[in-house]
Amino acid sequence: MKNGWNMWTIISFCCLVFVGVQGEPGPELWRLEASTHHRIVRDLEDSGDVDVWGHSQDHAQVLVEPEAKSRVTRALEEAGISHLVEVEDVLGLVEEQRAQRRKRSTRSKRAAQALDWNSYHDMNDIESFINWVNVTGGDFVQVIPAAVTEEGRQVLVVHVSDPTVPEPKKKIWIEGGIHAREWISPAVTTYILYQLVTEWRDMLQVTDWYIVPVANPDGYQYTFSDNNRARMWRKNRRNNHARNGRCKGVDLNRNWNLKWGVGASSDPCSETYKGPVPFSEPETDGLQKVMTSIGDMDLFITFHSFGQTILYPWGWTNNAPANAKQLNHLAKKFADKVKDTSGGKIDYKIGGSGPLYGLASGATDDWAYGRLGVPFSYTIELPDEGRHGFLLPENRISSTVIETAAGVQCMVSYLANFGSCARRKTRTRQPIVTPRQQNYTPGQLSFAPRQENLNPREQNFTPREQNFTPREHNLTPRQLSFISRQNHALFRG
Ligand code: 0X9
Ligand code: ZN
Repeated sequence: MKNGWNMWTIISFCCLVFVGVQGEPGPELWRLEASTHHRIVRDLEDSGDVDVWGHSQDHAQVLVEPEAKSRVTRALEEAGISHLVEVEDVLGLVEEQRAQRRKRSTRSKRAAQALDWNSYHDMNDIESFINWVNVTGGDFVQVIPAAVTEEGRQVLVVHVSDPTVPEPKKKIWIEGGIHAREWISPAVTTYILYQLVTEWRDMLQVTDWYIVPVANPDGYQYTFSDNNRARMWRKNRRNNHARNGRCKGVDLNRNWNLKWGVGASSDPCSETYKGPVPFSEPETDGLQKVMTSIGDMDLFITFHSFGQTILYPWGWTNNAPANAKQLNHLAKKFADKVKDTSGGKIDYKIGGSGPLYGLASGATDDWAYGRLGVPFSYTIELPDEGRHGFLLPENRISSTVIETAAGVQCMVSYLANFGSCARRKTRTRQPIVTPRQQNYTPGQLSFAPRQENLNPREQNFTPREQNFTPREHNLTPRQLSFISRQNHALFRG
């Protein structure tokens, strides 16, 4: 986040024109001259007075609501910590991006595509895409419904595997969208899924993949609502019954059962509320059950933003895990490949979660590592380093997903001993996927209800056979390539 200050300054000047868009004073983004590890920052976060956005060794970026300004100022003064206002009108910035999206969506209605990697997509588009993956993937794809959320959405795990290839294969779990506002994360998971069912099929000779495109669908969809404040939402949308229903949601990345409670809040109004008990939430409970049923996985990656940092356990302590050296080594494969693919522009930091981001327990990476025994477990904090933060502009999506996918492919190739990742072809352009051309009606997605303690492999679980999607809608390879060619021109790199 070294260069963040200058850019945020420019942005904050630009934003002055938006002051007052909401007709009320909105939150400000402050830069504190203290790391997020500092007790005062943790206390302010716990009390709900600040929402921590950016982590760094020497400063923290925090969102401060107007009513908390004087309290936070006082606390910082008492602790002798200086601060600067980086963005005066965060809601103005959100509104600016929303207006751009509105303009673009009117312009590109002709294409009617459900998914591309030039724009951010809501749950309808993503569900439509998963449906497309399911029907086009044939026997290679199984969709496992892991949970039903408070608002009735399904948390879906997409299992991509070549059923004709016998074990042993490396098992990889990729999860995204657990934090609602981190929009670049589902863009990456959907892109990896797309690569798997199109370009990466040869990797299925040695690997089995489980992809969770959006672990927190209610929260994610909420960030697309008209209220600009909603764009900053992090948790799920469960009713906490706290403060007359004013405070909703649990931080799904504080709700997993490993050292639950350390570095997490007990206040239902806090952005890092850990929930009443571990796995209190349908999303976390459903996912842990599917993960447990799969068992021996080799690689776990959860995508977050922002910070351009690849983190490995532990998050609940500053102690290094037993295989820290190997974890670091594989992380470097990812970082080097991303750097290479981006022409040297994207330079990831690597390290333990606790030391780099401050202690926080109940997260998926620690649980996968410590409870499930996945030897390689990572949280990847996607770009950028804080210039745009959660509001990464849409023109950064395509490069980010392509570079990240190349990094993941490299890690997996290395882990599965599947040739050197340097030799593998990295495509720089991808066509748009157009699931809606298959007459799919968004919002009608419904996967078969999941069965308790189901082991997808052993128990032959095939949601498609349970009347999910009629197989006759499968596209032939010729149709697929036609769609690809047709849409190639629409891909703005
Ligand atoms: O705090 C988090 O949940 C993650 N950072 S974020 O800014 N995306 O919210 C980092 C989680 C790192 N892992 C652990 N603390 N175990
Ligand atoms: Zn996150």
